[in-house]
Amino acid sequence: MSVQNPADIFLRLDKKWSRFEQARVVILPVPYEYTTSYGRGTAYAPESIINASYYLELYDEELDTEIFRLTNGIATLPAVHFDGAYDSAAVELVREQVVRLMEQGKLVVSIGGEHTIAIGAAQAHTHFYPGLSILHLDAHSDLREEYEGNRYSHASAMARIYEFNKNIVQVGIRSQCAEEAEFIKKNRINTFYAYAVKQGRYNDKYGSWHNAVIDSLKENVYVTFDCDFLDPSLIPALGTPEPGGFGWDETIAFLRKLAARRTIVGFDVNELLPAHPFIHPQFTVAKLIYKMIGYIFSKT
Ligand SMILES: [Mn+2]
Repeated sequence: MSVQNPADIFLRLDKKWSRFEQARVVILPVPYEYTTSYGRGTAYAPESIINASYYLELYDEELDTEIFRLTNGIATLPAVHFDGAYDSAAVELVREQVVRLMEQGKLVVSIGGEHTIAIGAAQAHTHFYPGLSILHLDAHSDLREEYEGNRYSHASAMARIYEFNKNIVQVGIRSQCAEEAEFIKKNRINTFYAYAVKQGRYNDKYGSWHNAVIDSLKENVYVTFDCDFLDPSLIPALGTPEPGGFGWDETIAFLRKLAARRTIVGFDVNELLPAHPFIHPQFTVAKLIYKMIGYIFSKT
């Protein structure tokens, strides 16, 4: 399998540490954009996040290590080429690529692109890990049966995933339509709304929302991370910004605890919309990805 030229490699790791054969983690850029509804440009997100990653420190003071060493390196693959493949064909393309990588024992980090990219990746992981939980971090529940006539809209990503995996846990939701609220009640989807979390609803019983969420997950977890889970003051560059999001520290602390107590088998980040003049959003997301890899492989 071919690997990107040095300028397009996550963290700009040298050859020794970005070789596909040895790396346990692979970065898969998935610049898919077809149904974005508000701001456009998420197709440029993978490239901008990888570019921003050049400026990350390789050493992580919290884990006291250079994270890429824990994983025997991190390889970056060429971006998925959609070549006119949309909707179900695009989902299938992503699924196939992720399956191929998982068959080679890789932990796959997919970088979108719009949330639609999570469908194929979640499908691949669900196939490999029966009983898998899907942890969905997002401002939106993405459970519309269809949006603007499209069943593969970013706004319907979780509705499609629900068709093959019922173990969905959603966190951070603060914007949805009545149909989605109804769907959640009817199907008893485990949804941790932002307002409930922020009002401290889970503190008495669980100590914190972190524990409440983790307790609701099975052993193996696939994480789909919509960047608008974070507050738009932190990530102003988003397709559909929603106030009342989560901060950096509480998010990172949560992911660390999650990785220690469960097995994260893969993840994606999606919906970033690189926007001039901001550079901190893509840098923040690059750092989130790197830290998440560190948490998964250190399990502390
Ligand atoms: Mn969203």
